[in-house]
Amino acid sequence: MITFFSEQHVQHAPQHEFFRGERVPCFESPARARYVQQQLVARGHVLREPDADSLMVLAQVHTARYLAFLEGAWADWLALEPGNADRQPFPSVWPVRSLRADVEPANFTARLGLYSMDNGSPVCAGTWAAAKAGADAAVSATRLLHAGEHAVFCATRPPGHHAGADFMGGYCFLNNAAVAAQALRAQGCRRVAVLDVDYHHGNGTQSLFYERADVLFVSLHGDPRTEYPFYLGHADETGRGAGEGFNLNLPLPAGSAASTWFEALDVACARIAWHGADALVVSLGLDTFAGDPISTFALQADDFSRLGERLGRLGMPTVFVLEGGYAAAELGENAVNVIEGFEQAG
Ligand code: SP5
Ligand code: ZN
Repeated sequence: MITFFSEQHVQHAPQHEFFRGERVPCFESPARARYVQQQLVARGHVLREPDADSLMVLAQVHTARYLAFLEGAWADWLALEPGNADRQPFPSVWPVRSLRADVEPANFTARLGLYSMDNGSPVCAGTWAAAKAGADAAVSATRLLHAGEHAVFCATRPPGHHAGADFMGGYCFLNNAAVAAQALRAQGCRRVAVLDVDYHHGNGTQSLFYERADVLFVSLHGDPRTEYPFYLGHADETGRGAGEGFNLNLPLPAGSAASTWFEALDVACARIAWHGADALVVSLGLDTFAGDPISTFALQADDFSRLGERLGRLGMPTVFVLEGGYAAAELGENAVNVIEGFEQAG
């Protein structure tokens, strides 16, 4: 399968995140991209550099002021103090509920909080270029679909599905799946479906399309009552206005068996087939793997081949974008199992 990959993806290399008050190494590490790259090459897949500029599509997905903040964030951080080059910015204040989010403060940390849903999405020198290359890959993939390619894989990091119109979160900065869906619509697809199989609910993608009937969002994920992102992803979120009925959440209890997960996948696939979409975008999180260090589902390596086969049987032009998956050494095998399972079904 044609795959987009950029060296930029390795340059997003924040130092740490926080767990129970302690600094721990980032789960979302540069090594993830290398393992996926190595496995793709080893198994004979073609890697290409993204060749499209996503700026126009990004402006339809994210707000102008969020994009401006993200692009300039590292330079703004350095401008505060040259010594900041070796430090990681960290938000300390957030505009919850009764506070104002419409006025952008001048203070850097206040802006960081304004544009963050959590304190676990560290920005570093390479963040913008890595995220932008991911969005460029998403648009490049849709161009290949438009030219007749059946399926394309974006082997990108950082992930994207937690990022909303004006916020980062959950290791995500630019919403690559939403960028792909939006680009497909612009290229003439009348209906698009986004299937999110990451362990965590794709709150960013859901929120971006929640009031739209043209982009169906379907997600299976750990129940947000106990699992990140906690504040979205419940079964009663079915869409709003014109989008009513075009959002399907299938939350599963933490610790669910693979058989339970595949039953939910069948429900998701049935809904997608019924939508009659012209194209499918898959938010391919692999943190459903039994060996994942931050998640509780139980899929094994060969289950990822089954996942690919099930998606291949939908028979739809498909863009895969890499999301989570933190058992880095197994990430490449699991990802390539999905895309080869997909190819075998087609
Ligand atoms: C794209 C994606 O998968 N984002 C996930 C973001 C999760 N952020 C919260 C991580 C909490 C880590 N908890 C560690 C539990 C170890 N037992
Ligand atoms: Zn995840």
